[in-house]
Amino acid sequence: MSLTHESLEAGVTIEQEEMVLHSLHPLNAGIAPEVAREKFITPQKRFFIRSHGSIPDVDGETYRLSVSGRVKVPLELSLDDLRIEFASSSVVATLQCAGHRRSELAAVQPIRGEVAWDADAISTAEWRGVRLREVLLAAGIGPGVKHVAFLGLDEIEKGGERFGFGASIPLEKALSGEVLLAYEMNGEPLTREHGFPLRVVVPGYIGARSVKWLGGIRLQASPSNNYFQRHAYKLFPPDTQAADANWEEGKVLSDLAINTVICRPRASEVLPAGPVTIQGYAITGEGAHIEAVELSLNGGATWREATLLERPHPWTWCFWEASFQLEPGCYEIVARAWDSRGRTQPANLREVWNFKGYMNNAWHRLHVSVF
Ligand SMILES: Nc1nc2c(c(=O)[nH]1)N[C@H]1C(S)=C(S)[C@@H](COP(=O)(O)O)O[C@H]1N2
Ligand SMILES: [Mo]
Repeated sequence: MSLTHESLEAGVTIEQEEMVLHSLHPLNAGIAPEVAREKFITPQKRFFIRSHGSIPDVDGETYRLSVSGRVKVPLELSLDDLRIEFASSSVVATLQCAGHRRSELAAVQPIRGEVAWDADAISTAEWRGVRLREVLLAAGIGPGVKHVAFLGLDEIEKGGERFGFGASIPLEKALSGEVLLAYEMNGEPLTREHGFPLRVVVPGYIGARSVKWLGGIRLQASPSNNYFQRHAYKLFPPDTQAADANWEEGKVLSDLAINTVICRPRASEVLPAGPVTIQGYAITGEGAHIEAVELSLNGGATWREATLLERPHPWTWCFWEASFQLEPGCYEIVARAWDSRGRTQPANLREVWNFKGYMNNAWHRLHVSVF
């Protein structure tokens, strides 16, 4: 069944069999791990959708991107300006929401007021657009600029106010060349739900920095004051509860953590004895790649290496698999990854639990029975 404009905003369609619907208003839909694992590049209709407010209906003809703040020349760019005056550039990048795998944390201790993402808030696309770097250089970077702030054209209601979703990234990352202002996804124009007509793609960072429906870019001395940069998307230790959090003290999230997910078999699956192939993906943050993935069939007592199916790719997930001969019995399958910086994952959910449910990268575990 597909959900269309009666239940969603006009022009937005999602195929319900393809996606896990978490909420309609705002529209939040995930991609089941076994579906995600089918294709390295996720088709648009399966790509997870995370929105905090309305999905704006932007007219591509009258659309203008403003570039302002500490610049030499403020710019107002149409889509044609971007396409004609700047070279097009593409990057294959995985987007992952900071709330990916939140439901596992919520099972340890409740998490209130957040979307109950499973391991379903991750997808990969080939993005095409112009390098943010080129647009910043065209505007001219003024003195004292340390951060580049983005503002979306959507409307979010919070505390009696309405405002667009915002974020910022350090100037150094903004100039890195991999950060795109994207108008295409997998060779097609961006769909409305993924940010038509223009979105930011910040490879290696949590999805929240990849602002959709981009209306403005500001060059600033300090990070964005927007709620989603200043307040939300901050990490607190496991012993902090929402009521006693000092928001100024939370760690601002940017880089993705090293993580891995078992996609097949599924949790609680019952399998016939014999050969079983275990499949999943792993991902890590900035400036590193996945070096190894290890699997355990006995809850982490002994491990065996899986085969990585791709060569290191800086901004994407890495698919892996391993085959085992399984005798009848019950198994706790566990996966953990290692990256080129020697980092690995924490063993237990309790070590990473936080009241917002961000960045769960504990060993991924599931039980199967074999008969
Ligand atoms: N304008 C705007 N941009 C946004 C958001 C939003 O709600 N509004 N959500 C962010 C979050 S939290 C994530 S994880 C990604 C998700 O991108 P996708 O919906 O294309 O998967 O978009 C980001 N950009
Ligand atoms: Mo997110």
